[in-house]
Amino acid sequence: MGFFDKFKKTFTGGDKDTGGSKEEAKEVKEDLNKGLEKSSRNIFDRISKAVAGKSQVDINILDDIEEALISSDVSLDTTIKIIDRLEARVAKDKYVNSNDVYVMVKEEMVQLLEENNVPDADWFDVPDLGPNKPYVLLVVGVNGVGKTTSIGKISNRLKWRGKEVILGAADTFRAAAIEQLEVWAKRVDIPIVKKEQGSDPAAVAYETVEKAVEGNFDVAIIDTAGRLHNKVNLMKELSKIRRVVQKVIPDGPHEVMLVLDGSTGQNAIEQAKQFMAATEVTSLTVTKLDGTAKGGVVIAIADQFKIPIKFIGVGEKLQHLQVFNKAEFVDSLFQ
Ligand SMILES: Nc1nc2c(ncn2[C@@H]2O[C@H](COP(=O)(O)OP(=O)(O)OP(=O)(O)O)[C@@H](O)[C@H]2O)c(=O)[nH]1
Ligand SMILES: [Mg+2]
Repeated sequence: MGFFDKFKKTFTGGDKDTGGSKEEAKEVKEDLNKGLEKSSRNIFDRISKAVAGKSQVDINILDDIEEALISSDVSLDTTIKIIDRLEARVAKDKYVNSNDVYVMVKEEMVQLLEENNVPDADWFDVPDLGPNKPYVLLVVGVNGVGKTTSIGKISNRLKWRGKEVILGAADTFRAAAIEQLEVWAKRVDIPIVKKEQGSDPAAVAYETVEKAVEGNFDVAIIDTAGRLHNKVNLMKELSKIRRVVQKVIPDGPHEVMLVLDGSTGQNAIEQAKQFMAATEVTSLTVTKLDGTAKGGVVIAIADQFKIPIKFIGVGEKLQHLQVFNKAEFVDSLFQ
């Protein structure tokens, strides 16, 4: 297998519309299982304790299951919804063997997410805007959540799908942030617009979309700083970036992706609320689900925000940024 084939292989796992093979889909699932191992063990242990010594699932043990889910970071609001469903089911089914409790919780979780949230995103792609391109993707989130690395991984996939991508280093707060995005641009082999540290992020964003139009690019991805001193500044900066983008692309930015660090559990939910109050957010990415037992938080996020989770991060490698699929996620959480 030549280098290019190997490169190609890494980026086609489970890709429905380019006909990714079964083996590749299997690798994607294995990565998901592996990434969610700790969370899965956590949730399994807690539910096991809740049903230990009981042969039958009845209303009384639902309290213990409730506690198990809350302490697995599924969050109070979402847990209550799941427990209500379980209650209705136990009342109807009368006798439920305690061994079936995992399947039951899993089914009700998937059902809840299917009903409450928006459809799963379709692979790593963006709409073809024809003469109105580029599609402008603005990536936001507090520092260290994985914005820059996610941008690198997304660009890579887009490029593999034949899209012309340009990056904008609008996180001008740290020199290292600019360099880090530059490393990704080189690695993926796409252009980057950057200015020196401390320069106006909105000016970088402006130049990025301007270059994208001139060069007929399909997608412009703008990295932003998460390290602003306070919420007011952050809000001001994001609205300024939005305004300058709109000077060039009146419909832009087409997507504002909020990146959340899943390993922070309930904090990620708080962050999401704050960002959503400060600016329009249209998609979510939840990273760092590997190495944490707090993966249950994704269930809460998927349930509570009417914004699609597009991607999840289950490791540091390129292929570890995966498309979020509700049913597969819950399945792996109960592997
Ligand atoms: N284990 C793991 N690490 C991840 C994942 N996603 C990102 N990281 C790591 O998290 C660290 C921070 O990622 P960055 O992309 O620099 O985060 P950022 O949001 O751009 O941070 P700032 O530029 O400081 O605001 C890097 O070391 C990434 O490799 C993931 O899904 N799993
Ligand atoms: Mg960064």
